[in-house]
Amino acid sequence: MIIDNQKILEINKSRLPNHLDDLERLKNHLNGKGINADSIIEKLAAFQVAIPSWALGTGGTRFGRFSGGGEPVSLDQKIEDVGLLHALNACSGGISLHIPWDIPSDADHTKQLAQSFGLKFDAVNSNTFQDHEGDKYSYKFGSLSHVNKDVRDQAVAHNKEVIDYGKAVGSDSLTVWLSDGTTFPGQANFRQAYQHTLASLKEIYDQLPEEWKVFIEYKPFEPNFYSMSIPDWGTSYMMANQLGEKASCLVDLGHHLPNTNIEQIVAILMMQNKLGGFHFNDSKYADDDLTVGCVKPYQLFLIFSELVDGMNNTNNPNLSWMIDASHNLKDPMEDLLQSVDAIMMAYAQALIIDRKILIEAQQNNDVSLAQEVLQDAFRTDIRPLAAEARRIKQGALQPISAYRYLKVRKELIKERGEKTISTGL
Ligand SMILES: [Mn+2]
Repeated sequence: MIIDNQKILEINKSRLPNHLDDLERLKNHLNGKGINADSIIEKLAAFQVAIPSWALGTGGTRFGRFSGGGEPVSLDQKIEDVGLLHALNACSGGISLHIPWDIPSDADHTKQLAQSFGLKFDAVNSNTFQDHEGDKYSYKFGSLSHVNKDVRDQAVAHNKEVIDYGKAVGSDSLTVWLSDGTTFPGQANFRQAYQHTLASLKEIYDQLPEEWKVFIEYKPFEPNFYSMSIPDWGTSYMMANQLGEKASCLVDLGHHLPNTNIEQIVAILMMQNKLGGFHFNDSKYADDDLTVGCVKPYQLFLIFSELVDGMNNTNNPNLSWMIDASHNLKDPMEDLLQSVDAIMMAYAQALIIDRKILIEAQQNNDVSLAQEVLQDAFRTDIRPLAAEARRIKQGALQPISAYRYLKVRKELIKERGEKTISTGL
């Protein structure tokens, strides 16, 4: 299915007068505070969040999976789905491939198809948390950290292969997330696991093309429950430093223990020029992979406040942004639209923070004023700014209602069938 721009313009028409009224009011309000709304709209319109190729199907838990209809069964169909999202919201212009679930076997075709939807290839993701068909060795007891060199070599070779697939489609970065670790005390030697992991990463690093980057993702627990080889930002940062300039850390919102101050982590990593990528999701308890902003929108705003400050005031302005969530109950496409929308809203709220007053408040230890400044931005209804950013790029003022109005899911079920299952988790 392809959404015609003209259709979106038609849908926007009926909402346009109200939208323009709301926008005008907000612009006047922001103007009164010395904030130029147009420059914020421009920044929002330029912001692109990548959609991972595994997020277009229904997710599940270890207890079960309840598939929806019309799921994409091929890479082409996944690209088509991201194209639909991008047509609606004009800010999902990237796709992040996961190997081996989505191998671009005909790279030229894959590239052209993506281009036809205005999509670029974001970071490619390797997978050594599962065994691959035909592989000689199992990753049951780890991959890059494994005690057996043969297993480590196989995992390194897989990552090299992923880089090659990425090169072929025009990606310029590799994300490595390891499930390596231990589930029982005494199972492994911590120092040795670190050293094996670092040495394996070094071999992968040496294979990176000139302009490429590698992002080291961390996670405190799960699937291993006693230790993880790369459990936290400190370990990821040490490794990225030991590897070199092309290596940096990747922060996934769900990969922290409860109540971790993620905004402080991103601030410090950006100061060190070592924040490479960011994975969005939300959670109540752990790595719940829920829709972005559904549980803790204020935390997301505080994180974005630091990201915006870092993008303006550090040497670390360019990040790779991706949604990393699972869609167990909702239509994955609607869930992704909601996630991207939440990201744009947090970004917009962070952009209207009165930095001058905030800095003054900080310098004067005026704690109440600092809080006032942040909460004033958070409590401003900036939705017209995000809607306008979509509209000027020919997206929908209200992506979810447009999606429903166009009966996209029904159409996809008609095309692909009721019982299709997407590759992925
Ligand atoms: Mn992630």
